[in-house]
Amino acid sequence: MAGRWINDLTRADATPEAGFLNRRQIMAGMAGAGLVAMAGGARATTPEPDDWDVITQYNNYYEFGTGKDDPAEKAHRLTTEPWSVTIDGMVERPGAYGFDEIMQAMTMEERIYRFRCVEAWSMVVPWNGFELADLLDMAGVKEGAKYVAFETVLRPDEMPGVRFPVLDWPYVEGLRLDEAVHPLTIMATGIYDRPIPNQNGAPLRLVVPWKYGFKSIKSVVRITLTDTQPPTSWNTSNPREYGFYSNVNPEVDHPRWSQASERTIGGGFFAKRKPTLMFNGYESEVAALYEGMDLREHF
Ligand SMILES: Nc1nc2c(c(=O)[nH]1)N[C@H]1C(S)=C(S)[C@@H](COP(=O)(O)O)O[C@H]1N2
Ligand SMILES: [Mo]
Repeated sequence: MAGRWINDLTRADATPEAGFLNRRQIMAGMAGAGLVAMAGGARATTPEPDDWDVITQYNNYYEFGTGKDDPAEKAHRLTTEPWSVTIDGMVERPGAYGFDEIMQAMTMEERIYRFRCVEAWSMVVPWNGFELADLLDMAGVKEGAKYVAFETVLRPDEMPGVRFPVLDWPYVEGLRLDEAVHPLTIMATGIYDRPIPNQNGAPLRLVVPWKYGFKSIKSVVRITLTDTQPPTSWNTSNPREYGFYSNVNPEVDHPRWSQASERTIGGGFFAKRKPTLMFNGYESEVAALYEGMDLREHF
């Protein structure tokens, strides 16, 4: 398995410059409220309200509606306790792994990643979580497995958006096995040392920082190891616009808009567009995974 990854972004990258001191002073009086310890040692850090609000109130989670504010408004209906993740397919120890059992076994870390949505906006998010590779090790990947398929929980009673056939439910995603076990690929269970809010994919969601946001599937209940490329929700709904790989690539435009630049959400409403980086800035870490592949064909 690859070595552990070193963060190059800091909390300062996730913090708007304008008004920094004022907010810090205001928040000092609020510290403590709502802070919950994460497994593996929590630090009593307090997010700037701009950042927390932006990350938790401007979301895509179509099971709760297609509006950016639908998830924050409606995802509280999702029951996340108890929770288990079924790991099956080509593994030595298939079965339902309880969320608490997983949390006890995993090494928790903070990972501050650039997060880039396909609609040309980006954020820098301080996730808490563990490497997907470590979770796959719990189940033991069998020789011959080549892909990892993921599935989101499907609960029509709690998810008002699944009445609408905007996607084939449940939401499904997939990675090649080498992408899945890359140390940059994590399962996130927190943001800013707080438990991850439902609208961001509680209790655990994938984060693949060099790919467009839709690969980062939320509220995962099944992980299946397979030897064939699994279907993915967005590719199934529109294969011309969304490929299986979906690596952030400024040279390949979405058919309906440019992917060459992006707008940072939050950050004090500067709304300056900046050039999008190949592999979302993680080129030196992940380019080798795609050596010899035509990334225009495998978009
Ligand atoms: N189950 C599920 N996962 C999902 C989505 C969704 O609609 N349903 N939206 C995806 C898209 S398009 C993006 S950009 C990110 C958004 O993550 P965020 O709301 O935490 O920023 O989640 C991804 N994961
Ligand atoms: Mo997205």
